[in-house]
Amino acid sequence: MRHYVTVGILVIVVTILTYAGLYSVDLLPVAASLQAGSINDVGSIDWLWNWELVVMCFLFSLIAVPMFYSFVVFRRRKGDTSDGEHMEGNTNLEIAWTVLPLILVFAFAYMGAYSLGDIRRMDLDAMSIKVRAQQFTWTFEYPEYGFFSNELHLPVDQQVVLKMTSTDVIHSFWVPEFRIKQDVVPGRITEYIVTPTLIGPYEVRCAELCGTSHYNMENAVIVESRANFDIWVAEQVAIAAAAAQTPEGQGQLLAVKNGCSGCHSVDGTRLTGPTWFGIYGADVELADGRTIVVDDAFIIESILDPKAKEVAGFSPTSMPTYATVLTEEEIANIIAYIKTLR
Ligand code: HEC
Ligand SMILES: [Cu+2]
Repeated sequence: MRHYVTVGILVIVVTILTYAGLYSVDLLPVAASLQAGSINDVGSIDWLWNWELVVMCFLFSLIAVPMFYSFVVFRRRKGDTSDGEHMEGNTNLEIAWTVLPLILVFAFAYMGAYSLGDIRRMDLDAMSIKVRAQQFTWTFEYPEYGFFSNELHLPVDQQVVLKMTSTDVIHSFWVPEFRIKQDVVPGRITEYIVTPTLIGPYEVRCAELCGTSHYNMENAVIVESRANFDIWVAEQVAIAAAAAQTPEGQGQLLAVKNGCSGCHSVDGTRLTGPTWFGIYGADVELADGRTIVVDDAFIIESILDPKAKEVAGFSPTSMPTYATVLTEEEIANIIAYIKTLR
């Protein structure tokens, strides 16, 4: 009996210490959405996570404490060469360790369903944004305003519904600070409901291994005040309207719409693909050691058949072909745009 009491007390103490230790190291990044909530916010993700953490700490202690206690207290004494005591099963123990976990599993199933119902609830005034995932970038369309962007700007405290689809393989939309994660599947539209509550820059990353540059599938997510969001929207609308007037402007819009600018910067920064800044007319080194001048023919070939000539230092499997996506005129417009980048 004395052993049971000691082990019981030790299990409780170790549970508390493990929980306190894990809690103090901030396992989760800052919570930036209504759905993330907080540990006191019944139904939120952080509330659910916190209870799971408590149970994990308890189960860890329940296994580790009796084990280490037995190592020390029931160890073999010097000179003791007798056999261990023979034991048959213990029915009460077996019933207990079947029924208690079952109750716990049901409790968490209920909590999980409750939380899911809570975070999937959609407001009537939710703003809708279309998301397209592709290897290896994200494109966002604001149908209300009629423009595309490779950055996701969101007004704070406004619920948004992301209507997401993929043009190639399965991806997964994940902003750790929002907590929610949702698969993005070709041929299907999945919804991601979130209400950002904290102004700041975040990043969406892909959480489904989707190919060689999966690790690099990150785009900026910017939560800002309603006023700043409106300014940004007005800017984007003006840029799109002005750009539509000229071939190079249309090329710029196409580059955003088709995800090119998620991989090709226009200011010299290296992203998944080579920058477009100053490339037209310049020499590029190919992976096979040849050097080639970037002209119309090379750009067209790169768009239609990206694997034909690989640029040195980049993965040729990163860029999808656009052979069935872009028309000749659209490609000409993109080339006109690339020519202006110097
Ligand atoms: C997922 C990332 C990705 C996307 C999206 C993407 N590219 Fe690329 N692109 C690359 C990579 C990586 C290379 C270099 C490897 C190679 O040559 O295939 C490249 C190479 C190129 C080149 C070769 C010349 C050079 O040095 O830049 C051109 C031109 C090009 N891409 C145009 C486009 C256009 C136009 C689009 C959109 C219609 C686009 N790319 C979309 C990743 C991408
Ligand atoms: Cu992906």
